[in-house]
Amino acid sequence: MTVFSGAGISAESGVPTFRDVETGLWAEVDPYEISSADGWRSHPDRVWAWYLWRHHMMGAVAPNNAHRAVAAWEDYADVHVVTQNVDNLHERAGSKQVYHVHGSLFEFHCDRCGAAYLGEVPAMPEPVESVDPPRCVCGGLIRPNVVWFGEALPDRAWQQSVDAVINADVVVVVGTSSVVYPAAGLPELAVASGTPVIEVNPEPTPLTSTATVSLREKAGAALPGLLQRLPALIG
Ligand code: BV8
Ligand code: ZN
Repeated sequence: MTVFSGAGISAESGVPTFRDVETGLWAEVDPYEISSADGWRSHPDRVWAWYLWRHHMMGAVAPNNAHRAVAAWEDYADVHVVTQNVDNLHERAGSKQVYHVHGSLFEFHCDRCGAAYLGEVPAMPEPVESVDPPRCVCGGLIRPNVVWFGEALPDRAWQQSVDAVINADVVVVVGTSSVVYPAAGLPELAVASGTPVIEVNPEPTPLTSTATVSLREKAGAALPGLLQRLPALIG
């Protein structure tokens, strides 16, 4: 089984989805701008503040029933999780094979020499709009290992994800608006190769019309019982 997840799978953990209007400080921030390579180049302090806040916010949330269901499926099948999320909730729920096609909030590197940053992550007692990022020994700025708009996806995670989709007997697409490419092309690969694709999303998406079945349900409600429903859903 291959699961392709987006921000919606973490929504019931209290993590605002990418397109939710951010509450408070970042309500008027354009998520596309502050998650872009251009945004980082023009105001690294504001981009750093946003990621530092999201990094620390993850300590206050926990996996929900959807993440736990995906981890439990490993007792019955070989499960590969391809996630667009930069949070670590799949891993914290116990999933063993997780590929982060858009990177992670929990690893950092220098934007000049590329060296991994293993120093301490600055504290953030309360959200502030601007924080100067730490500096590498080479003088470069430290950034999170996330993939920004305009940046290439990590080769290894991408290759693992393509293999996981091509070799899957069933692909479960959960909690994604299916608009960000090239990641959104992965479920299309499954559809094109005739693999059953089950979409779980309270809203329709561009994938809905080609998915084998699209459940208008929340992840936390649909995933715990989904295995038992598979034969009826995909015949
Ligand atoms: C690249 C990491 C080239 C950071 C992210 C014009 C047309 C087509 C494409 C483009 C274009 N212009 C530019 C592009 C390319 C661009 C792109 O696709 N733009 C889109 C917006 C049009 N893509 C890129 O730039 C990519 N790179 O193309 O590089 C290149 C190649 C070689 C060399 C150099 C360059 C990079 C894209 C990655 C960007 N980084 N995230 C961070 O997270 O801060 S993407 C960001 O959006 C999120 O991380 C997430 O991955 C992605 C999609 O969001 P979702 O996860 O789907 O979340 P969203 O909020 O959208 O939707 C939530 C869904 O959940 C909803 O459908 C909702 O109904 C549902 N939901 C809500 N509650 C629940 C639920 N579902 C279930 N249960 C619930 N309870
Ligand atoms: Zn450096």
